[in-house]
Amino acid sequence: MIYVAVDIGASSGRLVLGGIKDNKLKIKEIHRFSNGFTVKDGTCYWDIDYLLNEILKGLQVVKSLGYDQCTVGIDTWAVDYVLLDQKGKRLREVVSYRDGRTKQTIEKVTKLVSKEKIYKKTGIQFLPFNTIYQLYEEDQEKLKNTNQILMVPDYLGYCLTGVAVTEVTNASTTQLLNLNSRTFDDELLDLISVKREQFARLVEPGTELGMLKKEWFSSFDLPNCKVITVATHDTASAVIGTPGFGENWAYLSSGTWSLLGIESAVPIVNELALQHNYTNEWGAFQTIRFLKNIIGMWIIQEVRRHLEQDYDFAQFVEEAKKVKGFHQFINFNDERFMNPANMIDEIQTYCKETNQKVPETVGELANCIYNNLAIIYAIAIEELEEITGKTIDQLHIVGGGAYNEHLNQLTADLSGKVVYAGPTEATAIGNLIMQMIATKEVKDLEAARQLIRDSFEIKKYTPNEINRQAIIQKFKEVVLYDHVRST
Ligand code: LRH
Repeated sequence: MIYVAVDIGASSGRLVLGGIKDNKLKIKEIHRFSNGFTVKDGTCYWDIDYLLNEILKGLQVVKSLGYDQCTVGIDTWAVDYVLLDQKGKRLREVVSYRDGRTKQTIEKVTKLVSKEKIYKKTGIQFLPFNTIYQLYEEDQEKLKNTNQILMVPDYLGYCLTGVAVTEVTNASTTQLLNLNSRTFDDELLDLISVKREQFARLVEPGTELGMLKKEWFSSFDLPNCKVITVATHDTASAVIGTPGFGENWAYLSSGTWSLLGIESAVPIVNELALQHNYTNEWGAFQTIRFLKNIIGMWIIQEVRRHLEQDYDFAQFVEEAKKVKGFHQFINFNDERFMNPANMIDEIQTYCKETNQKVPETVGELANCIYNNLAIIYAIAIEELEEITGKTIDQLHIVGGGAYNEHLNQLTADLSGKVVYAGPTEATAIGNLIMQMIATKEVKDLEAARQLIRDSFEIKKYTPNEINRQAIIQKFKEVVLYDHVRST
């Protein structure tokens, strides 16, 4: 059997073919495309028709490679949604979570229902773009006329098959699911004037969705595809695809976002978890992704976009390495770095405001970004250990960010933990694995992770002796200083 993963992140998408041969998982990227939001009349939108078209182009490649039968799974970034009318037509274009419309919404909503109560119900971290806040700011007329609200990957699956579902790993990022009842929370739905029936039925990853309606796409030469609802939240797929072993491992899914956390059998909802803004997103097989969102490669992607000369990511690393030492301490998780007009200006202004050396060259900027990301990762691991009372032995870095050997080593040095890097395609692999478990070609998650260990190169980084506590302390002083100044 041949499997196809459609994996679309905020900055790029790909179709990856997978199959098992000689007890090894073999994968091959067969189609890649860029993604990103564009600004129209002051609002940030995704181009969903373009994404659908790229999926079809990729499936056509599958056929051209000689495969007439396959299964397909789709995962994308979380929280964003599509509003559909009675006829299944979109009522508006899909707004990106980077849009500024929800900047103040957490404050508004938590005046109506307290933060503590929302957290107790959902266990979800407070991020301004959670679906609950986006829907709160939604055009009320359009919302009233909405027959169905579909999350982005569910919508893409619906376009291919005509079948609408709400897959739970992604649905949990709405901050509307109740951890106890394991369904939508009525009080939270009321708060945003949404009815339960406006969401399609909830399904677990591994559910068969339906056959691709080839006849709807007659301009493409497509194979016969059975669409399987995988863990449609990309981060959930990435965690499936992380080859952690034993009890004490953490993951860092490193892409546009850095998602750092652990896989837990039970939700962890307490005061400390709320204080550090840790989330309990739902994973496959009823696991919980207890993690924190860290700003990630977005910073470097945005710096790159604003440079006059085109640098690739390997060049950024080379330039960063030439600049030794820690010269700036920046909390990149601050709101101001979510979507500034110009990331370079924003970093430089922050440094001026906090009386720090202003990074000017590409190397200085890259050094400052990688150093601070590594510090923020190290602090997140400390927090994880504090909240869970567990010691983390190993950090598995997966996703495109795992190519960055410099940052991998810095992360090992600053956290004092052994770092394992790879696979870089963990998300697509997790997507494929879920399909393979659904078709019973792979037994379970444990067997899947063994298969991944046997199939991909995983690089080990041992921490160097550096004065990590002093660096982290300095960061905390500067960041706290800045926080005090701005409040
Ligand atoms: C990563 C991701 C992350 C979400 C964000 C919106 O791609 O899905 O898990 O918080 O995008």
